[in-house]
Amino acid sequence: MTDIYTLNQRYGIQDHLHFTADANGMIYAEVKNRLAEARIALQGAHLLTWAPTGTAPVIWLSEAAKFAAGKSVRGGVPVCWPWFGAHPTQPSFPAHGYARTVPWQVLATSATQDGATRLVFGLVESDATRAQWAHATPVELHLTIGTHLECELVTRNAGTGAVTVGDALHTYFAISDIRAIKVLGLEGLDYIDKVGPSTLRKQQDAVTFESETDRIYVESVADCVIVDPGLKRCIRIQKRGSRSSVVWNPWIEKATKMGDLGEDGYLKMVCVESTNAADDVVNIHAGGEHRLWVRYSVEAI
Ligand code: TA6
Repeated sequence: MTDIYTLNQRYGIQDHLHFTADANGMIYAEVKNRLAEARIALQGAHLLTWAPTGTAPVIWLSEAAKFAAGKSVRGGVPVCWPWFGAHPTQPSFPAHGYARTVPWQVLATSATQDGATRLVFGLVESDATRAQWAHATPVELHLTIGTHLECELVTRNAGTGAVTVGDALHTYFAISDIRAIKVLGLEGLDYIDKVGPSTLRKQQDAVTFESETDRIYVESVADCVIVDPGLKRCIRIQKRGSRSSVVWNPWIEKATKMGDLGEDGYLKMVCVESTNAADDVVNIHAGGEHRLWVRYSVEAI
Protein backbone atom coordinates (compact mmCIF):
# COMPACT_ATOMS: atom_id res chain seq x y z
CA MET A 1 0.00 0.00 0.00
CA THR A 2 1.85 3.11 -1.13
CA ASP A 3 -0.83 5.43 -2.41
CA ILE A 4 -1.16 8.48 -0.28
CA TYR A 5 -4.95 8.55 -0.18
CA THR A 6 -5.15 5.01 1.18
CA LEU A 7 -2.35 5.63 3.67
CA ASN A 8 -4.09 8.69 5.02
CA GLN A 9 -7.45 6.95 5.14
CA ARG A 10 -6.08 3.98 7.01
CA TYR A 11 -3.27 5.41 9.14
CA GLY A 12 -3.68 9.19 9.24
CA ILE A 13 -4.66 10.71 12.61
CA GLN A 14 -6.21 14.15 12.91
CA ASP A 15 -3.95 16.61 14.81
CA HIS A 16 -1.17 14.02 14.76
CA LEU A 17 -0.24 12.46 11.45
CA HIS A 18 -0.65 12.62 7.70
CA PHE A 19 1.28 11.23 4.74
CA THR A 20 2.79 13.08 1.78
CA ALA A 21 4.83 12.24 -1.31
CA ASP A 22 7.54 14.24 -3.06
CA ALA A 23 8.07 14.63 -6.80
CA ASN A 24 10.23 11.49 -6.83
CA GLY A 25 7.48 9.42 -5.23
CA MET A 26 9.27 9.21 -1.87
CA ILE A 27 6.59 8.91 0.83
CA TYR A 28 6.78 10.66 4.20
CA ALA A 29 4.90 10.47 7.47
CA GLU A 30 4.46 14.03 8.74
CA VAL A 31 3.93 14.10 12.51
CA LYS A 32 2.72 17.25 14.25
CA ASN A 33 1.13 16.85 17.65
CA ARG A 34 0.95 19.17 20.65
CA LEU A 35 4.27 17.82 21.96
CA ALA A 36 6.54 17.67 18.92
CA GLU A 37 7.03 17.55 15.17
CA ALA A 38 8.80 14.87 13.16
CA ARG A 39 9.18 13.60 9.62
CA ILE A 40 9.81 9.98 8.65
CA ALA A 41 10.58 8.63 5.18
CA LEU A 42 8.92 5.28 4.50
CA GLN A 43 12.11 4.21 2.75
CA GLY A 44 14.20 2.79 5.54
CA ALA A 45 11.60 3.86 8.15
CA HIS A 46 14.05 6.71 8.32
CA LEU A 47 13.23 9.35 10.90
CA LEU A 48 14.56 12.55 9.34
CA THR A 49 13.68 15.25 11.85
CA TRP A 50 12.39 15.56 15.40
CA ALA A 51 11.82 18.70 17.45
CA PRO A 52 9.85 18.88 20.70
CA THR A 53 7.51 21.88 20.66
CA GLY A 54 9.43 25.08 21.45
CA THR A 55 12.80 23.36 20.99
CA ALA A 56 15.36 23.68 18.20
CA PRO A 57 15.63 20.44 16.14
CA VAL A 58 17.34 17.66 18.10
CA ILE A 59 17.94 15.35 15.13
CA TRP A 60 20.23 16.73 12.40
CA LEU A 61 19.48 16.44 8.68
CA SER A 62 22.03 17.56 6.13
CA GLU A 63 21.07 20.53 3.98
CA ALA A 64 22.66 18.59 1.13
CA ALA A 65 20.88 15.31 1.85
CA LYS A 66 19.73 13.48 -1.27
CA PHE A 67 16.32 11.77 -1.37
CA ALA A 68 16.20 9.03 -3.98
CA ALA A 69 14.99 5.43 -4.09
CA GLY A 70 17.65 3.05 -2.91
CA LYS A 71 19.96 5.77 -1.60
CA SER A 72 20.71 6.38 2.10
CA VAL A 73 19.86 9.84 3.44
CA ARG A 74 22.53 11.85 5.28
CA GLY A 75 21.19 12.54 8.72
CA GLY A 76 18.24 11.59 10.88
CA VAL A 77 18.16 8.11 12.43
CA PRO A 78 19.34 5.63 9.80
CA VAL A 79 18.47 2.02 10.64
CA CYS A 80 21.55 -0.13 10.19
CA TRP A 81 20.46 -3.77 9.83
CA PRO A 82 21.12 -6.76 9.58
CA TRP A 83 24.80 -5.94 9.85
CA PHE A 84 26.76 -2.90 11.07
CA GLY A 85 29.66 -1.52 9.06
CA ALA A 86 31.11 -3.52 6.18
CA HIS A 87 29.56 -6.94 5.52
CA PRO A 88 31.85 -9.53 7.10
CA THR A 89 32.29 -11.60 3.92
CA GLN A 90 30.64 -9.78 0.99
CA PRO A 91 32.47 -6.53 0.19
CA SER A 92 29.92 -5.73 -2.54
CA PHE A 93 27.06 -5.63 0.00
CA PRO A 94 26.15 -2.13 1.30
CA ALA A 95 27.82 -0.86 4.45
CA HIS A 96 25.44 -0.89 7.43
CA GLY A 97 23.09 -3.36 5.72
CA TYR A 98 20.25 -2.75 3.29
CA ALA A 99 17.40 -1.85 5.69
CA ARG A 100 17.86 1.92 5.33
CA THR A 101 17.57 1.89 1.53
CA VAL A 102 14.58 -0.41 0.94
CA PRO A 103 10.83 0.16 1.28
CA TRP A 104 9.15 -0.24 4.66
CA GLN A 105 5.40 -0.28 5.19
CA VAL A 106 3.20 1.24 7.83
CA LEU A 107 1.87 -1.46 10.16
CA ALA A 108 0.11 0.63 12.80
CA THR A 109 -0.35 4.19 14.05
CA SER A 110 -1.96 5.57 17.20
CA ALA A 111 -2.17 8.60 19.48
CA THR A 112 -1.11 8.09 23.11
CA GLN A 113 -2.98 9.35 26.15
CA ASP A 114 -0.31 12.02 26.80
CA GLY A 115 -0.49 13.39 23.26
CA ALA A 116 2.39 11.58 21.56
CA THR A 117 2.16 9.78 18.22
CA ARG A 118 3.10 6.13 17.81
CA LEU A 119 4.05 4.56 14.48
CA VAL A 120 5.10 1.00 13.63
CA PHE A 121 6.90 0.22 10.37
CA GLY A 122 7.88 -3.17 8.91
CA LEU A 123 10.62 -3.84 6.36
CA VAL A 124 9.19 -5.12 3.06
CA GLU A 125 11.20 -8.17 2.03
CA SER A 126 11.90 -8.82 -1.65
CA ASP A 127 14.05 -10.95 -3.91
CA ALA A 128 16.68 -8.22 -3.61
CA THR A 129 16.72 -8.34 0.19
CA ARG A 130 16.61 -12.14 0.26
CA ALA A 131 19.62 -12.20 -2.07
CA GLN A 132 21.60 -10.51 0.71
CA TRP A 133 19.87 -12.10 3.69
CA ALA A 134 18.00 -15.41 3.33
CA HIS A 135 16.97 -15.66 6.97
CA ALA A 136 13.33 -15.40 8.09
CA THR A 137 13.78 -12.43 10.40
CA PRO A 138 10.94 -9.92 10.13
CA VAL A 139 12.05 -6.54 11.46
CA GLU A 140 9.96 -3.65 12.75
CA LEU A 141 10.69 -0.13 13.90
CA HIS A 142 8.47 1.30 16.63
CA LEU A 143 8.55 5.09 17.10
CA THR A 144 6.98 7.26 19.78
CA ILE A 145 7.10 10.95 18.88
CA GLY A 146 6.57 13.28 21.83
CA THR A 147 8.54 15.37 24.31
CA HIS A 148 10.93 12.44 24.15
CA LEU A 149 11.74 10.34 21.10
CA GLU A 150 11.65 6.58 21.52
CA CYS A 151 12.85 4.21 18.80
CA GLU A 152 12.77 0.44 19.10
CA LEU A 153 14.17 -1.89 16.45
CA VAL A 154 12.61 -5.34 16.85
CA THR A 155 14.08 -8.36 15.07
CA ARG A 156 12.19 -11.67 15.30
CA ASN A 157 13.69 -15.00 14.30
CA ALA A 158 10.89 -16.85 12.49
CA GLY A 159 13.31 -19.44 11.15
CA THR A 160 14.34 -22.84 12.44
CA GLY A 161 17.92 -22.04 13.44
CA ALA A 162 19.77 -19.34 15.36
CA VAL A 163 20.71 -16.14 13.48
CA THR A 164 23.36 -13.54 14.28
CA VAL A 165 22.43 -9.91 13.64
CA GLY A 166 24.33 -6.65 13.89
CA ASP A 167 22.33 -3.41 13.97
CA ALA A 168 22.31 0.22 15.03
CA LEU A 169 20.27 3.34 15.35
CA HIS A 170 22.85 5.52 13.64
CA THR A 171 21.55 8.83 14.99
CA TYR A 172 22.77 12.24 13.89
CA PHE A 173 22.24 14.83 16.63
CA ALA A 174 21.99 18.57 15.97
CA ILE A 175 24.58 20.60 17.90
CA SER A 176 25.89 24.18 18.00
CA ASP A 177 29.53 23.38 17.11
CA ILE A 178 31.41 20.07 17.23
CA ARG A 179 34.39 21.92 18.74
CA ALA A 180 32.34 23.13 21.70
CA ILE A 181 30.48 20.01 22.83
CA LYS A 182 31.43 16.96 24.87
CA VAL A 183 29.92 13.52 25.26
CA LEU A 184 29.64 12.01 28.74
CA GLY A 185 28.96 8.40 29.69
CA LEU A 186 31.88 6.73 27.96
CA GLU A 187 34.63 7.55 30.44
CA GLY A 188 36.91 4.63 31.28
CA LEU A 189 35.65 2.42 28.44
CA ASP A 190 37.76 0.67 25.84
CA TYR A 191 37.06 1.66 22.26
CA ILE A 192 38.09 0.58 18.78
CA ASP A 193 39.53 3.63 17.07
CA LYS A 194 38.59 3.31 13.40
CA VAL A 195 40.52 6.36 12.21
CA GLY A 196 43.56 4.80 10.57
CA PRO A 197 44.33 1.15 11.38
CA SER A 198 41.85 -0.18 13.94
CA THR A 199 43.42 0.34 17.36
CA LEU A 200 42.10 -0.50 20.82
CA ARG A 201 42.31 2.50 23.13
CA LYS A 202 40.79 3.60 26.47
CA GLN A 203 38.63 6.68 26.94
CA GLN A 204 39.95 8.70 29.85
CA ASP A 205 37.54 11.60 30.28
CA ALA A 206 34.59 13.08 28.41
CA VAL A 207 34.76 12.72 24.61
CA THR A 208 35.73 15.99 22.90
CA PHE A 209 36.38 16.64 19.22
CA GLU A 210 39.27 18.21 17.38
CA SER A 211 39.65 15.92 14.34
CA GLU A 212 37.93 13.00 12.55
CA THR A 213 36.43 10.75 15.20
CA ASP A 214 35.15 7.22 14.54
CA ARG A 215 35.04 4.97 17.60
CA ILE A 216 33.22 1.82 18.68
CA TYR A 217 32.96 1.85 22.48
CA VAL A 218 32.65 -1.62 23.98
CA GLU A 219 30.73 -2.54 27.15
CA SER A 220 28.89 0.78 26.77
CA VAL A 221 25.59 0.41 28.64
CA ALA A 222 25.25 3.67 30.60
CA ASP A 223 23.36 6.72 29.33
CA CYS A 224 25.33 9.00 27.07
CA VAL A 225 24.85 12.76 27.37
CA ILE A 226 25.77 15.32 24.71
CA VAL A 227 26.58 18.55 26.55
CA ASP A 228 26.09 21.54 24.24
CA PRO A 229 26.82 24.93 25.85
CA GLY A 230 26.17 26.71 22.54
CA LEU A 231 22.54 25.58 22.47
CA LYS A 232 22.32 25.67 26.28
CA ARG A 233 21.10 22.06 26.37
CA CYS A 234 22.02 18.48 26.96
CA ILE A 235 20.69 15.55 24.93
CA ARG A 236 20.35 12.36 26.98
CA ILE A 237 20.60 9.01 25.21
CA GLN A 238 19.14 6.06 27.11
CA LYS A 239 19.25 2.59 25.60
CA ARG A 240 18.51 -1.09 26.14
CA GLY A 241 19.55 -4.08 24.08
CA SER A 242 22.92 -2.62 23.13
CA ARG A 243 26.36 -2.98 24.72
CA SER A 244 28.30 -0.90 22.20
CA SER A 245 28.12 2.75 21.16
CA VAL A 246 29.63 4.50 18.17
CA VAL A 247 30.74 8.13 18.22
CA TRP A 248 31.39 9.63 14.81
CA ASN A 249 32.21 12.95 13.23
CA PRO A 250 33.87 12.94 9.79
CA TRP A 251 35.60 16.32 10.26
CA ILE A 252 36.29 18.57 7.31
CA GLU A 253 38.33 16.42 4.92
CA LYS A 254 36.09 13.34 4.97
CA ALA A 255 32.96 15.50 5.03
CA THR A 256 34.10 17.24 1.88
CA LYS A 257 34.75 13.88 0.18
CA MET A 258 31.32 12.55 1.23
CA GLY A 259 29.68 15.47 -0.54
CA ASP A 260 26.30 15.35 1.21
CA LEU A 261 27.02 17.03 4.53
CA GLY A 262 26.64 20.54 3.16
CA GLU A 263 28.86 23.56 3.73
CA ASP A 264 30.49 23.09 7.15
CA GLY A 265 27.73 20.59 7.97
CA TYR A 266 30.20 18.52 9.95
CA LEU A 267 30.39 21.33 12.52
CA LYS A 268 26.67 21.01 13.28
CA MET A 269 26.33 17.26 13.84
CA VAL A 270 27.58 14.43 15.95
CA CYS A 271 26.61 10.79 15.70
CA VAL A 272 26.15 8.93 18.97
CA GLU A 273 24.91 5.55 17.82
CA SER A 274 23.36 2.83 19.93
CA THR A 275 24.62 -0.33 18.30
CA ASN A 276 25.15 -4.06 18.31
CA ALA A 277 28.52 -3.74 16.62
CA ALA A 278 31.91 -5.46 16.69
CA ASP A 279 31.71 -8.36 19.20
CA ASP A 280 28.36 -7.05 20.42
CA VAL A 281 26.40 -8.70 17.60
CA VAL A 282 23.32 -10.54 18.84
CA ASN A 283 22.53 -14.23 18.44
CA ILE A 284 18.77 -14.80 18.23
CA HIS A 285 17.54 -18.36 18.74
CA ALA A 286 14.71 -19.78 16.60
CA GLY A 287 11.47 -18.20 17.77
CA GLY A 288 13.33 -15.53 19.73
CA GLU A 289 13.59 -11.80 19.24
CA HIS A 290 15.99 -8.90 19.88
CA ARG A 291 14.96 -5.36 20.79
CA LEU A 292 17.28 -2.38 20.43
CA TRP A 293 15.60 0.52 22.25
CA VAL A 294 16.62 4.14 22.67
CA ARG A 295 15.05 7.18 24.29
CA TYR A 296 16.26 10.67 23.50
CA SER A 297 15.41 13.61 25.77
CA VAL A 298 16.48 17.23 25.93
CA GLU A 299 17.43 19.04 29.15
CA ALA A 300 18.14 22.79 29.41
CA ILE A 301 21.47 23.81 31.04
O1 TA6 B 1 29.05 4.75 12.27
C1 TA6 B 1 30.22 5.40 11.80
C2 TA6 B 1 30.41 5.00 10.35
O2 TA6 B 1 30.57 3.61 10.21
C3 TA6 B 1 31.60 5.78 9.79
O3 TA6 B 1 32.71 4.94 9.60
C4 TA6 B 1 31.06 6.36 8.47
O4 TA6 B 1 31.21 5.43 7.43
C5 TA6 B 1 29.59 6.58 8.87
O5 TA6 B 1 29.25 5.39 9.58
C6 TA6 B 1 28.66 6.91 7.73
O6 TA6 B 1 28.45 5.79 6.96
P1 TA6 B 1 27.46 5.92 5.68
O7 TA6 B 1 27.41 4.54 5.11
O8 TA6 B 1 26.12 6.39 6.19
O9 TA6 B 1 28.10 6.97 4.78
